Amino acid sequence: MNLSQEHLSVCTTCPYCGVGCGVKATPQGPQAATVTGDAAHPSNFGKLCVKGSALGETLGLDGRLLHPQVREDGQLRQASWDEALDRAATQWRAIVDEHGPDAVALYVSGQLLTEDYYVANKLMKGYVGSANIDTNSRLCMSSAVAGHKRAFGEDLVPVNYEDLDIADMVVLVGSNTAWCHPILFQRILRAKEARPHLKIVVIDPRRTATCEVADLHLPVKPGTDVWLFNGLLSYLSRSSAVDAAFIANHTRGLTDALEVAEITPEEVAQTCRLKLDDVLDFYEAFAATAKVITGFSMGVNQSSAGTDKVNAIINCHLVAGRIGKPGMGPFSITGQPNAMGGREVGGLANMLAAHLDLDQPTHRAAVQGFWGSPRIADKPGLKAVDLFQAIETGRVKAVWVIATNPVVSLPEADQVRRALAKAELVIASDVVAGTDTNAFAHVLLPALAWGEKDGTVTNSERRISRQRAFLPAPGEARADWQILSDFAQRLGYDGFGWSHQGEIFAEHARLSAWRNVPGDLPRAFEIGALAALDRAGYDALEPVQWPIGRRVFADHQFSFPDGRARFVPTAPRLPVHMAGGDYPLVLNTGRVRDQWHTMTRTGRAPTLAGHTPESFVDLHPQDALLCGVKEGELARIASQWGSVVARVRHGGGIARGSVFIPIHWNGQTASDARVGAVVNPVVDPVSGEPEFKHTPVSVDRFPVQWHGFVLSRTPLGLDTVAYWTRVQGAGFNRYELAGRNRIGDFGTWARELLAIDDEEADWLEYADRSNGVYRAVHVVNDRIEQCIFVSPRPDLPERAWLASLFAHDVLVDADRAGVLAGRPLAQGADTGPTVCSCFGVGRNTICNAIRDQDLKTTAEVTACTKAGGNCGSCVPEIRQLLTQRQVGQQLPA
Ligand SMILES: Nc1nc2c(c(=O)[nH]1)N[C@H]1C(S)=C(S)[C@@H](COP(=O)(O)OP(=O)(O)OC[C@H]3O[C@@H](n4cnc5c(=O)[nH]c(N)nc54)[C@H](O)[C@@H]3O)O[C@H]1N2
Ligand SMILES: Nc1nc2c(c(=O)[nH]1)N[C@H]1C(S)=C(S)[C@@H](COP(=O)(O)OP(=O)(O)OC[C@H]3O[C@@H](n4cnc5c(=O)[nH]c(N)nc54)[C@H](O)[C@@H]3O)O[C@H]1N2
Ligand code: SF4
Ligand SMILES: [Mo]
Repeated sequence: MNLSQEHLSVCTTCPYCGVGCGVKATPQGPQAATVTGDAAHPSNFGKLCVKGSALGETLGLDGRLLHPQVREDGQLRQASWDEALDRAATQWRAIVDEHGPDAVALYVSGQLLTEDYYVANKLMKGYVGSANIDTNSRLCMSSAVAGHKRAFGEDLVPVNYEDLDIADMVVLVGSNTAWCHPILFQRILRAKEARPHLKIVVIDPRRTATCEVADLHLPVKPGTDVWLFNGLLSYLSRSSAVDAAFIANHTRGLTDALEVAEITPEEVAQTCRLKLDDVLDFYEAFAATAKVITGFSMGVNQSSAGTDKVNAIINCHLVAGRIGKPGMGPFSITGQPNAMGGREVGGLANMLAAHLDLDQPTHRAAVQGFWGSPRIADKPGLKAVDLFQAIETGRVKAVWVIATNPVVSLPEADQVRRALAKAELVIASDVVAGTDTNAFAHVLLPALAWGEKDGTVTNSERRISRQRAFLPAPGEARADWQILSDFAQRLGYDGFGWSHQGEIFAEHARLSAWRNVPGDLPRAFEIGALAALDRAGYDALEPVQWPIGRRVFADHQFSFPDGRARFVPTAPRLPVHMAGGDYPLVLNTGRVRDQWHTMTRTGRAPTLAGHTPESFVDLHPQDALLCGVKEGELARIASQWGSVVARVRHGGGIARGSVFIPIHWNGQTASDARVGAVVNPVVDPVSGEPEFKHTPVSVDRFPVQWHGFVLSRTPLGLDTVAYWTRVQGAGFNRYELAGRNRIGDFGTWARELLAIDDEEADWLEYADRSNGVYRAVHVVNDRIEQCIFVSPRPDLPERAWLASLFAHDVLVDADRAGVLAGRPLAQGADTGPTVCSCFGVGRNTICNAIRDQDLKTTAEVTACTKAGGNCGSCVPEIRQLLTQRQVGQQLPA
């Protein structure tokens, strides 16, 4: 990249969620950029949520994987690309020669670009000759995919974002949209402001931030959604909402579906543990509203009845003919930035490219013919959970993991460690060096990251957007498609000779049009028009939605040969493992607002660290009492598969019987918080998607002698500490600590932990030995370097004010006076825990403003404090504080 280009901004797409927001990035030197929303992008019209806004902070080479590495004598060492790829290819070939193509596997990701994904799929299915390629989308979208295929004959999402602008009812099922798809959520909020009659219904066992704006929250008993939607189907079938003409002309199977859906609202209320009035309110409103969108995500998909949940929802839209028309339809909200692109290229183990089917001989022949490949996989490969089991049993001997972190994100995650430890060959491609999965690699390959890589992604509404590079490739990192193609060529395969990702896109587009005509192999996924793009056209490609120029199912033609949609009978069943006995509570897992997955990228952004600085287990106060755990203390959460330690929290949103733990923390960010280790490995029988939201667990005290925290400009070695978690602050690392050891001499112990060997160090200290309280601050050249606070109880001062001291080069006297107290001497200077990450506004600031100025609306809070004025992600939490005031509750101090 030359200098004159350096300050031009580049339009690209956010690498996080499936909303697929357009981003304008302006490079500031080779490893930095400022980021704003792209006003011209139809997914977000210039808005970004807090994660998107903080993208600039995630750039930089700290922790990046910059060179290939190979394992030798147990240790990874730097190697050339030739050495690393030769070693990978030689071992891979030897395994295939001896054990056949099903002894090797790829495990890839919805965070790959479409071009990367296409190459991975072509390599495995067309050249290696095995369908052992699965993806983390198995953990995410596969139930939706399976549900769509059963109902429509093809994996199609029949809703566009603009439908949300005109819908009269939006039902959000198992979706914490406010936190996980914030820009879509704000679009719903704007629709509600414009048309207040828009009814928002949230179906989620937890009271989430999304519920703050709902007209109706149905806190279903975990795992019972099929009963609820069967009840709705049954209700609708007797109501005037039935669209008899649509059912007669465009569907099949209603009678069979109704037979198993027969259930009264009273029985629904009882089974789903809901109020009858609420169930009826939902059913009546649904029946009475033509323009209804049912958005759903992981509370639906990640279940041992996930595919049935999806079909139970779709059944309700079919019976009322509410599909294929503006403002209505079942809406699977995709998680990852390119979940949809992965489906287009057929990246799952039971799919073929371009919406063709692996189990159809004519489809297989068509794809093989198009590729001109030596072979084509002729049976489904192993799905993610089965794949890692087959690795442990030795059936699969080599696995290449690309852009995903299975040691953290798969269920029964300790099994994944065992599997990888046993595999003959583990190749891992990643952008960062240290991950829980990379630790098992024999060959570790550096990939280009967001901002460096270049290609396309497809969002939840089937809109293809360009991700463009705006930074130079660092070190020896290469694009994932290049690494894969280079590897394929080493195996002697032709068909991988592209010189630019645009050529791969063109091939993918051509395949989508291949024999795609009525009477041959028709599919709705067709982007053949884009195959003609030359390099300049590809580079300039504007966001484009498929099917190009028409609405999915507008003609009521579904993708089965008879053109009819299918009602799928969904006989309700409970999760396989129910709470009881030694494991009396149900573990639910999911996301927090400001982190992305295993934190390899969001974990680098100080702006994102303040909102949830530590993992936690949220449970009901009465359950806590029964388990003998207290808010603020630590608990061990165990299942029959594994355990984690987390801080006890009463967030107020959890019904009795359930606990919630976030998915993000892992071996790099905490001593023992990898929740995947606890999660049961049961999967949905149709989709193979794991039951991430329902594992029976026990919760017990994790007794410690002391609690503490450290803020330190330099990283600590923590081998001797029983409990630790770490996040990145602005100019410091923040550690939460707890120990089981009795500390003898605090001063000596603290200096050792903080690695201070200078006897003359400027060291402010407070010790109350008889009470076990200790505080110390290390100052170097008048600048705060580290501080440590220890107490036998978790009653330590707020971190926010102490953290703010690290922003200054001099610890001024006024602050020095308060530093051992952990709070400013001046009143009101402690802002409290972060609510608004964009402007760094704390809870105390907001509560004080609400109290002192008698604020009533979120807009007033924004006007006074700025909180909520940028991305809006914290508006639901501000609303909650306002509600607490209105109902006369004491606001947090
Ligand atoms: N901040 C942030 N945003 C993200 C991500 C992230 O890591 N961080 N990841 C992205 C990805 S890949 C995904 S897949 C999406 C996920 O987006 P969501 O699906 O919205 O997020 P989750 O928190 O996994 O789970 C959604 C909700 O399902 C509820 N639930 C649990 N059990 C049940 C049940 O039996 N029935 C019902 N109806 N609900 C239930 C949970 O309480 C939870 O609130 O988010 C995307 N966006
Ligand atoms: N308990 C529980 N577990 C879950 C879930 C849950 O709700 N509960 N949700 C599941 C879902 S929906 C999902 S999507 C998964 C997500 O789980 P993962 O996919 O395991 O999570 P990530 O942290 O996104 O992993 C992406 C990895 O790829 C690297 N990477 C980023 N960009 C690139 C790139 O361009 N190229 C390469 N080669 N590497 C790159 C990152 O550094 C990181 O190591 O978690 C699943 N696991
Ligand atoms: S909603 Fe946020 S995380 Fe999702 S694509 Fe938009 S900016 Fe990125
Ligand atoms: Mo996901």
